[in-house]
Amino acid sequence: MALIALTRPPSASLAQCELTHLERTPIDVERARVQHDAYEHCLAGLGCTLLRLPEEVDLPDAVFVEDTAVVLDELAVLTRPGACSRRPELHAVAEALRPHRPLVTVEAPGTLDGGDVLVAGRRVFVGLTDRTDEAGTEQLRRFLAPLGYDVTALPVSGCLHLKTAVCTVAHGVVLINPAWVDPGAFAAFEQVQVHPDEPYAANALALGTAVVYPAAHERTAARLAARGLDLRLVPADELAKAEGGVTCCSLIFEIR
Ligand code: CIR
Repeated sequence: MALIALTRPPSASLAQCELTHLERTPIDVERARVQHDAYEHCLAGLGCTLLRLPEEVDLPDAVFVEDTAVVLDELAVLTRPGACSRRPELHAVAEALRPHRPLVTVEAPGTLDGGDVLVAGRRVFVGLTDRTDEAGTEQLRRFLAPLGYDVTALPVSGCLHLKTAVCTVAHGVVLINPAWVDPGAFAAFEQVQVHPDEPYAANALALGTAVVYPAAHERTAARLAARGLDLRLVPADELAKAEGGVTCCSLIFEIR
């Protein structure tokens, strides 16, 4: 059994990325690459074998591989990203996943971004956003319901993706910004709220018993540490200017 982390380095064109809720500010691609290296190093330290796709020079957002697929034990769902500019990212990801999972595909006119799909055991929450619509969600439900997954759609407002607003940080525990998603939808979970001064702090990558977490969100990190979580802090502020977080930069799955 091996744990794979599929990643792709930041593109030279990263500064032309899609932006929805952030003002465009200069992005230092070299700094983003250094931070991405640190992220990959962190994942390797947590037991992942890196499967690094080549850079996609002309696809500014290709580093955010999470949006292109939802990888479960039983199959991988190739998404149809809501931003047209991101759809060509799918080809290389599909080829990388093909040896490891049966593939199914979200078809037009539905849209779905992986950043809107939060999997917690057999519960799957899907954020309805600018990127993910009812039709895409319904297709995901049709793929997953026969496998025993319970798919729930949720409105999200004020941020890009569901996982900008809420992530699992341990079994039965979520980190949440209640301004962007209804905490009532996660009533079955213990909840840690982001610090009010850090609205973008809800994106965290739980890996085993560790949590990969952006170093910049110090106040929320203190809350997570107080909860007893094993934080692995990574520099991520340059990719955050492209509206990406720590879940966005990998697809993590087991292979036999
Ligand atoms: C986009 O707008 O599509 C990219 N600039 C950021 C995507 C971040 N992905 C994610 O949160 N899963």
